[in-house]
Amino acid sequence: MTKINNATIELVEGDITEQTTDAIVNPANRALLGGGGADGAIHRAGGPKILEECRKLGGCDTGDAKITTGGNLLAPYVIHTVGPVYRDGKHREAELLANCYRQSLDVALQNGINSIAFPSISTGAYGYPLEAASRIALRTVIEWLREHNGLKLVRFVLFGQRSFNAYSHALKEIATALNQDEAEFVDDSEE
Ligand code: AR6
Repeated sequence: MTKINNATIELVEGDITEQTTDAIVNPANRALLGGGGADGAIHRAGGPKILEECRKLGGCDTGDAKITTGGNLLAPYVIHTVGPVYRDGKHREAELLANCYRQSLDVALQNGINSIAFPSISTGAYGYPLEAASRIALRTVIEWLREHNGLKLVRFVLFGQRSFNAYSHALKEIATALNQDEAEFVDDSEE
């Protein structure tokens, strides 16, 4: 657990569909009409209401985010975002991936959401290398939390140990770098 500007960043190994945060983030595709991976699991667990709402959204650009209710999920809202398909790292993949986290957090804030759970966007079917993606995800969220007040909890829900380990390692690295010159950054992940 890491504290930034009164908000907590938490890493857990688990299933995004089981989260009780105000919102969960769906790593979708531009059609927003369902798919495999976490997207498929979210629509299965949430039921047809989410898809019904998605149909009215007219798709979503890569790096952007749109909100629906959570249907039968425990989380009242789903924020759908579209990560980049990883090609070679030279097609704005890093920038687009960072946009997903930023836009999702902006949408959360605009909707009065206090807690949000992210999966590891783009690192499944879209093939983004896990280590690089974990650094972008955490840096972007930390930067955003420093610039905005309102969100209390950002949880990363990592599917499987490999993913959890990559994020844990990245967070330690970032915390160490930040702690060298930032007193307000409190990393109590060892406690
Ligand atoms: N809970 C948490 N994380 C999960 C879950 C789950 N239930 N299931 C998978 N993951 P992916 P992408 C992890 O493929 O790479 C879909 O078909 C998974 O292990 O879900 O952004 C969409 O419709 C990986 O670490 O999303 C799009 O077409 C991470 O979630 C496309 O895949 C992301 O894997 C999006 O690809």
